[in-house]
Formats: sequence, structure tokens, C-alpha cells
Amino acid sequence: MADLLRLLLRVAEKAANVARVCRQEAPLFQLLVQEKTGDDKNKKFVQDFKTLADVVIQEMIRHDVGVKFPEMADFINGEESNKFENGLGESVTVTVCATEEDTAVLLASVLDGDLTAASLLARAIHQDPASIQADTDGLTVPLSPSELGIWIDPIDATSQYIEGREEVLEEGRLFPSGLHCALVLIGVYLRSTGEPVMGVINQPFNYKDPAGGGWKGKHFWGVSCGSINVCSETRPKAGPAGGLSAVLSSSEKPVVKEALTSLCGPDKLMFASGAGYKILCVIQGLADVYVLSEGSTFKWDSCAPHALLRALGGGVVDLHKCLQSSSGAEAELTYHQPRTECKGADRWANHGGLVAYRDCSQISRIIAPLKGKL
Ligand code: 2IP
Ligand code: CA
Ligand code: CA
Repeated sequence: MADLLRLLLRVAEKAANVARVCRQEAPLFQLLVQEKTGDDKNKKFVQDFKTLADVVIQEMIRHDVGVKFPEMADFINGEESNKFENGLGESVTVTVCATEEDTAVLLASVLDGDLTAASLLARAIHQDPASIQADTDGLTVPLSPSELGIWIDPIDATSQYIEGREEVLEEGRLFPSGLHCALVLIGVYLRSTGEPVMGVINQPFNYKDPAGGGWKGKHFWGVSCGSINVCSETRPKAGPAGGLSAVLSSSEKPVVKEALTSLCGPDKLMFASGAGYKILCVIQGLADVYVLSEGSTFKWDSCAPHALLRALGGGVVDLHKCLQSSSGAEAELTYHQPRTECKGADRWANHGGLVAYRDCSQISRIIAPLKGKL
């Protein structure tokens, strides 16, 4: 299934192109950022467009993977539904059509007839992406498509994507917010056990060409299945013993912030936007752990980066399960079973919160100061 990995890298790059086009092309950008103060229909329309970028990307990924691997078609899911209601209350099913022209016509019906915007989007959807440099030659992945399912978050950290603040990233440093937090996440799991086995992350706004060539992206990937553990990132060297660093959501509970400030010290407790970006920070060694005490992330947020962490020897565990058991055994997140007692997106929430880590010996150190506090 190295073919699948190469395909996911390509569709993630296409997704990143769509995300960039929505910010680069004036007719689309205006839709993305303008907050009209007019009537409700107008407000709803702007809201529609933000959701449409997500829906379109997810459908494009689903379409491209489904064509190449039909056995997977019914097991490709994500944050969005392709049923879309436009500002006029009409319901449209967003699909990728056989031709660019047909896709443009369909999208125009969602965009209140705006064929200019719809054509720009359709072009990005049907365009072949630039070829991806990824060292996957010789990689064999002993899995078959009929065993696998996929979780997609077409754009994670949407709020940062819309706000659009530009940062010049520096190697080895975590930047708490900005466009670089927006990520395309595609995770593959085993239908039988729910283990994450492959992940692709595309960061569409990694680097802005100072010569005016626009934004360039960066991709990350990992495969973890049986004895095969391969990742685009190298295992970061262990930091000096004793100093543990953690990244949290800025909206994390005060009790967790206090407990981890005592453990890590104020300099090693960091905050960042985007669930995917925070796990990416752990993957890159910019933080040792990401701790989240609430069920505010979903399977599509964690599946892809979880696979990369596993390939590096780490993982993602359910925080509340760890607090209940001393060993943390059986606490690793899985991706195949919904919480049947819940409705809608909540069925797929990581409801017990999470701890993402590269080194499992750090879990007990993180858990200890949180015991009895949550
Ligand atoms: C969100 C996004 C948020 C995150 C939240 C996710 O996904 O990653 O940034 O909150 O948990 O569900 P926070 O940044 O506080 O960690 P989306 O942007 O796709 O809705
Ligand atoms: Ca998300
Ligand atoms: Ca999203």
C-alpha cells in the first residue's frame, strides 16, 4: 500500500492548493474574509463559503481515493458532510464531477450563482498537483485496501486559516498562532482494530516566497504497521533529562495549566492553536507532550498525526483513561468505533481528552500532577 501513501501525498497537496487558492484569488478571498453586517441571508452566505472550502476539499480527497481504491470508498469519512444548504435554503450535494466545467456549475449553485468564484475553485480541484518529493521508494506496506478506513480533516485550525496572520517560521521554534497552524490531515486506520497505520499532514502555508512567488507548503508522512515504522521526520534527540515541555490549547482548564506549570516550569509550558498543529509540534520535537483535558477533538483531528507519532515510537492516549488506570495500558486512541450513545460529530469525539507523546515514559510524569484534579 505504498501506492496509497503516494496518492494521499498527492491529494493532500491538491487540498493545500485549494486552501491557498481561496486566499490568493481575489473573488474567493473576499468571500472568505468579508464579514458582512447586512441581513441574515448575507451572513449565512459568508458562513457557507467558509464551510464550502472544507466540504470541497474533503469531497475531492474522497473522490480521488475512491476512484483508485474502490474497496475503500465507503470507509472514507471526515469532519464535513457533502450535503450543503446554501443561503437560499436549497440543499445541494457537493461532489467532484467528471469535468472541471461540470464541477464549476455545481459549485456555482452553492455560491449563489457566482461562476467566477466557482470556476476558480473547480480549476484547483481538477488540476494535477506539482510532483511531491517524498522518499517512499522501496517502501512496502503489507496492508490491503479492504482492511482500511480513512479520516479526513480538510482544514484543521479553520479560525487561523480565516484570520490569516502570516508568520515567518524559524526551525526549532513553536509559533503559537497564524496561518501555519492550518493543516490538511489524512489518517488511515485498520478497520478491525482501529489502529492508525498511515498519516499524511500537509501544511499549506509553511513558507512565503519573499520574491512574491506566494506560499509554499510542506508535507509530513508516516507509516506504522507491524515491524514497519517509517516517518518523514526523524526521531528528535532526547532533551536534557528532567526538563519536560508541554503544549496546550490556550482555552485549557486553569487547573491543568497550573499543574503543568509546576511540572514543566513557565518557560516550558507553551500554547498553540490547532489540535493537528499541536500534535505536529510533538512530532517535530518542539514540545514533548500535548495535553488536552476535554473532548474537543475528533477522530479526524488526531488520526493522521497519531500515525506519525507511532512511527516515531510515540502515540496518543486517552487522558481520562490514563487517570483511572495506573499503567495507562489500553488507553491508546482507536479510530473504528463510534460512541453509540452520542449524536452527530460527538459520536467521533476523543471524549476523554488526550495526551500525545513521543516517549511513553513521560506519560506517568504528566499524569501524576493531574490525578484527582479532573
Ligand atoms: C479544531 C481546531 C481547533 C482546536 C479544536 C479542533 O478543528 O483544531 O484549533 O482547538 O480542538 O477541533 P484548540 O486550538 O483550542 O486546540 P477545526 O478548526 O477543524 O474545527
Ligand atoms: Ca479539526
Ligand atoms: Ca476542519
